[in-house]
Amino acid sequence: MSRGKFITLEGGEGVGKTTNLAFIKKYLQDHGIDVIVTREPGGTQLAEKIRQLLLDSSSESISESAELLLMFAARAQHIKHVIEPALSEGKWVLCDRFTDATYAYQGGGRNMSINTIEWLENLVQGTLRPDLTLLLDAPVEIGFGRVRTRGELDRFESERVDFFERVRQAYLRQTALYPARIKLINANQPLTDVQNSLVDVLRPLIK
Ligand code: T5A
Repeated sequence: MSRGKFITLEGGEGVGKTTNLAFIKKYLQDHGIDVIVTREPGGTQLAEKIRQLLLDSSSESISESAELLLMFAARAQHIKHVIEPALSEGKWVLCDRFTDATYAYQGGGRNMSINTIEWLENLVQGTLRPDLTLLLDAPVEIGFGRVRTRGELDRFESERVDFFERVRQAYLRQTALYPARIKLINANQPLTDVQNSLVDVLRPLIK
């Protein structure tokens, strides 16, 4: 049995990852692909507990190093218990955020060392990298406007606008570094146009 494909969806707050994840899942299933949908931080019992700790805006302040290590601790669990088993069984894995988010949020947003992130990436992931990453990109104020209508903000959503500008720029740098893997999708357009762009990228992957 051939190994499944690993697809990740990335982007800043409110760019439409969750909305489009459901669309991509259906598109793949309609083409006969066995796909599981998961998310980071999270995806296993323990990793979801870590997610709660990370997003809780009422907890004690979390140090930058603790935040980075918790992201990779959750990821280690997720890879071992969900991602690797599914890929080995030939299933495709569709993941809402992965390590590009760490480069963007902890590297760009928090200005943490890229070398440290790379070191942890190699330690936790070995050779595992996404086969395809879809980066939904929109000006920060667009995504923020969508998120604000939802009510209470989590610990990341409570950051200042310049944090999210750095996150966006770091995502764009990742795209420039890995143009074959990361495909930029303009998320600042009507949803049907975003979805048409997603299909254009996904179609060649489906034999
Ligand atoms: N994090 C995560 C790190 O710091 N480091 C890491 O390594 C990882 C993995 C996780 C947080 O953790 C951080 C980043 C995050 O802050 P999350 O829930 O995964 O949190 O991420 P969020 O960005 O907070 O998810 P959101 O649900 O806020 O955003 P989505 O999923 O991008 O947006 P979505 O789909 O919910 O859409 C928001 C609204 O916009 C509408 C939708 O209907 C919805 O109402 N919408 C559109 N409206 C108009 N036009 C379009 N094209 C639209 N697309 C969507």
